[in-house]
Amino acid sequence: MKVLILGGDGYLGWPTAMDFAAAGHDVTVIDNYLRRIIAEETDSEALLPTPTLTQRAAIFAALTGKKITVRIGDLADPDIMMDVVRDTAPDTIIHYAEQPSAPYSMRGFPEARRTFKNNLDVTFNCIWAMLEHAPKAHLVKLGTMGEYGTPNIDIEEGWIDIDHKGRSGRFLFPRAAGSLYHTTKVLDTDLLWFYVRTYGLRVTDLMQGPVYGLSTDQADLDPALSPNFHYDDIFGTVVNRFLVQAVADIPLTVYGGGGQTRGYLNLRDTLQCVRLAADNPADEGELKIFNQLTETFTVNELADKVKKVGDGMGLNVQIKSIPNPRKELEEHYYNPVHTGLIEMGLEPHYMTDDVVAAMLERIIAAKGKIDTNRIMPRVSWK
Ligand code: USQ
Repeated sequence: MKVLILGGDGYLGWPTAMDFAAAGHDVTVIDNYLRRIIAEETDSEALLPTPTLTQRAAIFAALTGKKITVRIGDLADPDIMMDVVRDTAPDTIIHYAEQPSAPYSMRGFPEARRTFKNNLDVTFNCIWAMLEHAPKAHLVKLGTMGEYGTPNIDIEEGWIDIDHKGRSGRFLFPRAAGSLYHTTKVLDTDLLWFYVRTYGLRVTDLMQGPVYGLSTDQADLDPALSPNFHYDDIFGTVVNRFLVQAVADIPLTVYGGGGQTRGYLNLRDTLQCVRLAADNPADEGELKIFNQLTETFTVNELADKVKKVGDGMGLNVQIKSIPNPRKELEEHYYNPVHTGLIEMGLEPHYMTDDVVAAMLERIIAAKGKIDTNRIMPRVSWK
């Protein structure tokens, strides 16, 4: 398969590139380093320095004999998107090329505008590049569980059948996101659905929950191949943050009441899900949607889990609720359906004590690099 990965420098993009290349696919990645730029601007660099894409691709090739072709370019520029899609003639496009931080998107006008323009322009350009140069390609797009928000009913996998005044129809499941970043993904889904039903594009939209972890088969070959692991308030997801806080002797930062429930998954399972989606493409004119998570936890449950395992390793982990900087429900119903990917063959790596302990071990080895100024939330949208 010829695979084009948009946003190949990211926490998920780079491990995905290695995973597909290791499986023998012909992989091209493209990225403009936007996340690195924002990380520098906001003093939110990753825990371990990450070599450039070109350097990482060279290290990967030396270790595995597998090639990953690298391009640097801004996909919000239509010419760059058109060129890369035309030149690579992909069977599958995997689209991660979005500003992924909810707090960043809520920081102020420049950050909101940058998020809005980047995310919508890249998706729009990708759609048009497919229409013009690769109409039969299958797009695997990373959406987010945050598109749905926290409704008081079960969250279906993308679609809902509604009976209304004696008639019935099938609709996109209602969306009510809690940040501008998450809202850009709602808009992406609507845009994709329009072009799918109008021009017959083939798209799979993966509604993914917060991801944790830093280990994959290929990332473990060499520290330089690790995904960029963030623990700051801008790019760090909650589990990764709690692990670093536990190691740095900082009380785990539970926002507010801690009853916020989300659907989590291990980085290894993101790779499995994306591979399954690519191997089972949508038909022409079909928008497939899957809820990409393996288990749900409240923030309090996550903190307790990290504390239990950390204490067992002699860390003396404290937990402290701090005022919630986000506008979100702290107690709510949460029951997302997530059987689609399991039925396709996903074998989850659950967040066992051993998995938490292994992640803590890796972070303990990098303890000296933790910058404690990056822990407390610096953006509030209340
Ligand atoms: N939280 C805390 N303490 C912290 C950090 C977060 O209690 O120190 C809470 C948040 O308030 C929230 C939950 O943990 O209720 C999850 O927060 P998060 O920062 O891990 O996740 P989020 O901002 O929603 O975004 C992350 C990724 C995003 C992805 C999303 C999936 O950054 O790209 O789309 O997870 S989901 O959350 O399902 O929408």
